[in-house]
Amino acid sequence: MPRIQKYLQKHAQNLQPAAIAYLAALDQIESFAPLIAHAIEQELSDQRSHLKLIASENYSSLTVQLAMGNLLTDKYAEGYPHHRFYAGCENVDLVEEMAQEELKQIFGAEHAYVQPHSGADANLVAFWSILVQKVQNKEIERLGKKTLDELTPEEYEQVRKLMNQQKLMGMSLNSGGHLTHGYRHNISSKMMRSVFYDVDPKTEQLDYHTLAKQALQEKPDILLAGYSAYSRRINFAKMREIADSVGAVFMVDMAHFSGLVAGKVFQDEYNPVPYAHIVTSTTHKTLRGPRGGFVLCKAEFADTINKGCPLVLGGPLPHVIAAKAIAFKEANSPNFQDYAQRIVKNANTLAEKLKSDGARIVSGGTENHLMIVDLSSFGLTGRHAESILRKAGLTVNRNTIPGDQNGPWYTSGIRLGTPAVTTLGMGTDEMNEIADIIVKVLKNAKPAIVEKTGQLSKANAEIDPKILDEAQQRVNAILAKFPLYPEIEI
Ligand code: DSN
Repeated sequence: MPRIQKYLQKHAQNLQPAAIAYLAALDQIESFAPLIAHAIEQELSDQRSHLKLIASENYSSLTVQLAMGNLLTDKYAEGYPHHRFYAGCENVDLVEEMAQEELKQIFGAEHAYVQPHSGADANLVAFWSILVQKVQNKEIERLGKKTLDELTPEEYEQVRKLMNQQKLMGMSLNSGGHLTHGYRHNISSKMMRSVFYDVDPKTEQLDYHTLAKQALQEKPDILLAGYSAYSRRINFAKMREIADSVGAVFMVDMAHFSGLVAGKVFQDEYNPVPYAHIVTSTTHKTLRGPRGGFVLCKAEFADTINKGCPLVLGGPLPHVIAAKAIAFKEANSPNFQDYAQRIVKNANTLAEKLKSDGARIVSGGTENHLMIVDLSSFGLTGRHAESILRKAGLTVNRNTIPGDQNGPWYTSGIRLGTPAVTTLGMGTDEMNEIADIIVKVLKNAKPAIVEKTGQLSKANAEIDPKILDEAQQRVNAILAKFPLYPEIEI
């Protein structure tokens, strides 16, 4: 029997619109592509049966999810509101303007651009806008021309080379920086020269004095702050001073912590928006929206950022922008501030309990939504821990630690985050229980022996099935109290 029919029969007295829409959509998809319907259903079941501790993931609301599944996907709307390259964009204008206004209100930003499809795209829009405004446009002026199109091929080649010579300074991957902040295997290191700052080897935290000295030596054109695996707050007032001291544009990638800024946990010097020329973010991490990105900037960059398409992007995704507008409205509510505070409280509780149970947390703790656990004392790599914890019912990801000897594939750490479990409503008791389960599993896991070589495997670990079983039962007991999307019965 179709899912929707079963649901309507059972709940005739109390129909939930989101459940109806979801189940009807699954039935419709199944009639054409059963594999896809099955994969969506299985994903729901997977997310319901594992504790989601991936620091960059969350659970968006069903309203956000449903706003993405409609005919807005069929509309091209290159350009920006009221300045489009296609006819018939009035409805997309309404949607995009609402998303921009909600976003500006959340962050008190001078300008918001909501088209980037991801955080990586948002960073590319920001990088190239800075290069266009600070290098290309100045060079056009110096050459006595008015527009890019007036340059001769030789002049244009000169501008192109100049842009390639600019210098980006961001946090290194091992210290917790992101791939798009100048990593060699990412385009960010190919479009500019990139140099990195590290955390202090002793404190494993940023040392602004050292950073200021390095900036003076390197004289970057862009100073970039932000991270995907750093568990401390950043003082953006100090970072802006450093950027100003070398004439750099100050850019912040707040993809991981934008929800904490929106929820007013990060205020004053810990809020990047008043200090940075340009701020980028994803929409789906602590901010709990659909998958996507955005850029905020000072008014002086607005015109250039608005031309993210065609500079970097193709046509916008109006259906995703609709879902962003919903998520931004959600983040503008007072409930969201309570949510953001609980994320950080939960992370702190989890980290402190892990520590008291014998795990080492990089930098000694956390001030945000995430923490990196150093696995050295357990004799495990990140891959061992990631896979054995997954078997126990906890989804985490392996992560490098500062000075990691195991490289980015195996790693020596795992990253844990609390945005998703906090969305489910978990609190202190659950964090203590989760820490206990994690340490018990890690203490009892041993690297497996590779049959062919007799060597210890760097990827697979073994554990007494009784301990694993006990961990699974404890995880299931927690999950049973905090159901995901309870209105959807599958
Ligand atoms: N993949 C995201 C994260 O896990 O932090 C960043 O790109």
